[in-house]
Amino acid sequence: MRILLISPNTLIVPYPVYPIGLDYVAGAVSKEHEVHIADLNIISRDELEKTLAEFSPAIIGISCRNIDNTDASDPLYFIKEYKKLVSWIKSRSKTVIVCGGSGFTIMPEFVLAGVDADYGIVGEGERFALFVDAIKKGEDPTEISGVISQNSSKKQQPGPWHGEMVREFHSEAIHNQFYLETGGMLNLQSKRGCSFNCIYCPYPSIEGRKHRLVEPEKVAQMAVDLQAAGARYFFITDSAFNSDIDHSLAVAKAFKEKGVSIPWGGFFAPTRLPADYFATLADGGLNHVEFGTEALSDYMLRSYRKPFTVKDVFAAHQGALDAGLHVAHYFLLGGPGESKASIAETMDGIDKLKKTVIFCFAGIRIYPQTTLYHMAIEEKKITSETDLLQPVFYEADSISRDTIETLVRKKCDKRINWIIGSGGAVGASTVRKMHERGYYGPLWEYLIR
Ligand code: B12
Ligand code: SF4
Repeated sequence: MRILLISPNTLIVPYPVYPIGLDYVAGAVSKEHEVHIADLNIISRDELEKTLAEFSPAIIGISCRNIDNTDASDPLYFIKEYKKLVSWIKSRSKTVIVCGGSGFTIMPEFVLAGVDADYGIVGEGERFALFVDAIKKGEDPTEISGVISQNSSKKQQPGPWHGEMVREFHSEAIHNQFYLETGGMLNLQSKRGCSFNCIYCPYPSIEGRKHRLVEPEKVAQMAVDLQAAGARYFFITDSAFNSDIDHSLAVAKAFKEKGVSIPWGGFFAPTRLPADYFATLADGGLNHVEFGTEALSDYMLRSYRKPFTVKDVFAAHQGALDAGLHVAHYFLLGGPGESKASIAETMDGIDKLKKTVIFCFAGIRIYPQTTLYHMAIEEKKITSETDLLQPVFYEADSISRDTIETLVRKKCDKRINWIIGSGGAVGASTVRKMHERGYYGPLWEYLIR
């Protein structure tokens, strides 16, 4: 059968991201089928129309990575775009349309209805192979765990995938060039799952709580392949790279042994870490550390059930600086128990974090399947009927989101190393211009103060 996989993600904030999810979906499909990836960052509607006519796929898979930009101060919403794409395809072809992806998995039934596809595959894309077999045999694919249709009434959480995870990366794929020219960045996964329990976070519902580790040598081989394909930087897409300390150290050592020479970055939790942790990672090429810090008030960190304290944050920050790394911290303000006092504590703490960039979000998006969702229902802030596809943000009892944003903007003043929200169109245009001039990587290091 011929299978067309579409990445409709044309968002360029903070920069365009390579559609790695589709490499895994393609890697799961048996070699008897022909798979083609259409990345709408490089393919026009006319070209897509030509592909539909000439390739004539039996199945079209659409990757729904982003529902919205989770930015209360400058909201963007993508489901309508995906729906337009689906109805555009339906007006030209009778092909089976199935969607999947991280955004889809957060709210499968709502996204499926929102985009009006025929089927959706919840969770990891490796189940797409079973879906393809069912369609080929004329069987009902909703019998497969994790597959839903608009008519099926079952709610499906299939659990983590324990089979093989094969990434089909082709150095000659035409969409690579776009990412190589807009930041030189390709991406890489070293494991799936996050074992922490932060109350607002949907990542464990996307990837599971139990880590599934990729052998360090295999991760390093993929890094070598990305480098050979022209990558000048890679981002590790793991929910938190250091949630398995030993594995992250082994991966960095494997990079060094295999001769990976391009810089890389990833998300980290500022937990208590071994003394030489960042030095070992830096030796393996780590260049940028993005800490999911969220607050510098122990009260708020406990409220979020973060696996660290304020003291740990400062120790991790110093450890990364001592290893010569670029450091950024993300803050997420306005959760349960937030008050003027806790905001002031966090703002004062930020003042003490030297040589860093601050990404500050006021307002926490409520996602189903999270503790925050159940709290918001119990506190009667939402009901089980609330449409969460349209971004809904948690409102703390004693401080509004507007007040938080005003306080943050006042504190930020014109400080260049503070970015409030996603950085918006201005940030994206600066990044684009720098990429055009040949700068590569995430670029926030130029804002460090
Ligand atoms: C790493 C990451 C980033 C990095 C990416 C760096 C890079 N160079 O790649 C950075 C920090 C830049 C980033 C930015 C943003 N991100 Co982000 N990011 C992630 C993260 C942690 C991992 C994504 C990833 O690559 N995973 C690895 C790949 C292999 O997994 P995958 O894409 O999910 O694909 C698997 C399955 O989903 C499935 N699948 C995928 N496609 C398809 C298609 C079909 C047909 C099928 C069947 C299956 C399938 O199969 C794959 C293998 O199992 C996720 C959270 C998470 N844990 O998933 C958030 C996440 C995707 N990001 C999110 C958001 C919102 C954003 C931003 C909009 C934030 C902002 N305001 O700037 C931007 C958008 C950037 C862009 N241009 O699109 C949201 C999306 C949900 C939502 N609310 O819309 C997520 C889910 C986090 C969250 N808040 O919950 N992000
Ligand atoms: S450490 Fe990060 S990815 Fe893991 S649950 Fe907490 S916020 Fe989510």
